[in-house]
Amino acid sequence: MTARVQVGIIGAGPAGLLLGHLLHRAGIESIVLENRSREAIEATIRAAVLEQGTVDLLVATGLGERMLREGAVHRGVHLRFGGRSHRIDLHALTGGKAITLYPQHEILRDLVAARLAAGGTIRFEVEDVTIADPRDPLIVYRDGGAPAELRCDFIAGCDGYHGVCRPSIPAGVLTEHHHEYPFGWFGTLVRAPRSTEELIYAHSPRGFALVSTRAPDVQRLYLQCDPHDGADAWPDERIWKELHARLATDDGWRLSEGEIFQKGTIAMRSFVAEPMQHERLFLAGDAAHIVPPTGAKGLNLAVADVRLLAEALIVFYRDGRRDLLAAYSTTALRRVWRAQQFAWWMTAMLHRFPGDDAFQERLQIAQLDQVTRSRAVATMMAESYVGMLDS
Ligand code: FAS
Ligand code: PHB
Repeated sequence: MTARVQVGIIGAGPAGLLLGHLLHRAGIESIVLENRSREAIEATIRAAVLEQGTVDLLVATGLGERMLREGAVHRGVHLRFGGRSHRIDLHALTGGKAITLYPQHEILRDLVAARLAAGGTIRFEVEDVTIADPRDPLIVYRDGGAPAELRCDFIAGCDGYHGVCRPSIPAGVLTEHHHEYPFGWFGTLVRAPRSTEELIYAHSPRGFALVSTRAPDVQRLYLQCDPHDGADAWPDERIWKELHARLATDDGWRLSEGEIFQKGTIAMRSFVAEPMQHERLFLAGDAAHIVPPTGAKGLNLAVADVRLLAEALIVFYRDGRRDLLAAYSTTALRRVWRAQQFAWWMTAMLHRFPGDDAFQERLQIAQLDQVTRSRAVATMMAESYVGMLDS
């Protein structure tokens, strides 16, 4: 069975679902092909920090109601080192911008509901998705066990780092930049009250730690760990011992403990594939780039990519213009490299690298000292953190 649609979207993550939504609002038809179930999508524990631009886009396109009600606006963030906390006033340093904490899987729930309510097509649990032809786009796959084909004018490759879209591009077309970090993050979800109203990024001789949140009674806590660590390497007692040690301050602040109900290791890598287009296949989000989570940019870059791609497709169908499609990769990559640099800078400043000596540690402390004393450097950090990456 061969279906026909203007845009075939592979992957129902934030990139794919938001692209479908933006195109629908402009009267452009798309079909999303996803190899996991709706339940699995809506239960994926990942990001939660939304840049101002991401929040504004979700609100402007009718997806903001629950986010504004249940999300938490943070006007500042804390850098903790040498046993002391230093607040970076994002709001004051960026002319009134902030971040919003709202879990990625809740955004996916809102997006799936909006697509289906608008009569959109999302084929969940498809199999063997293959791009048969990127020039005269044809996607072949199995749906409910039966062979299926999708003819389209364009393919949006939104299937993440481990998807099929990027690898479908012939060898020699892409330049891939890889950078692996010699550590990972051990992430936990904890049923406990908030210990802080804003995020805490902590540098300590024992390694990095991050205090984040998901809800008033659910906290998200991270520890720098060995990249090969499994959950068995981190029994609860060790998690709490390390968190308290790395977050210790001299002002009596204490992290609230609770039941740890989810834990796992997140790889830390930087990756960029250039260009983000091959023939009529356009890559967006993690399919084209990965950033270490220290800069909280992954989800926001995926949103920025599809905002650009949607605009380019809209002027193509409305005005027959091809210029924005032709410029998509160059424009998107400018922001991607800015975000890469920021995430790398945050990671290098806040983590202990194997073999680090006291000299490197002093340099990190000096860098942190500069961020928290120099208005210019604090402004650079705040602007990048809230998403002002095009200035
Ligand atoms: P996604 O990976 O989210 O979505 C791709 C979709 O394509 C998935 O639903 C997948 O099932 C589907 N797919 C894959 N192959 C397919 C195929 N062959 N056929 C059909 N469908 C296919 N960012 C932060 O800022 N903070 C965090 O704490 C954070 N934590 C993260 C934790 C993990 C484990 C990971 C992997 C990423 C994390 N990120 C975090 C980054 C994350 O938010 C990503 O940047 C974001 O999910 C990217 O969205 P998409 O590009 O849509 O890709
Ligand atoms: C998160 O809440 O999951 C989170 C917050 C900030 C980061 C990364 C992850 O930099």
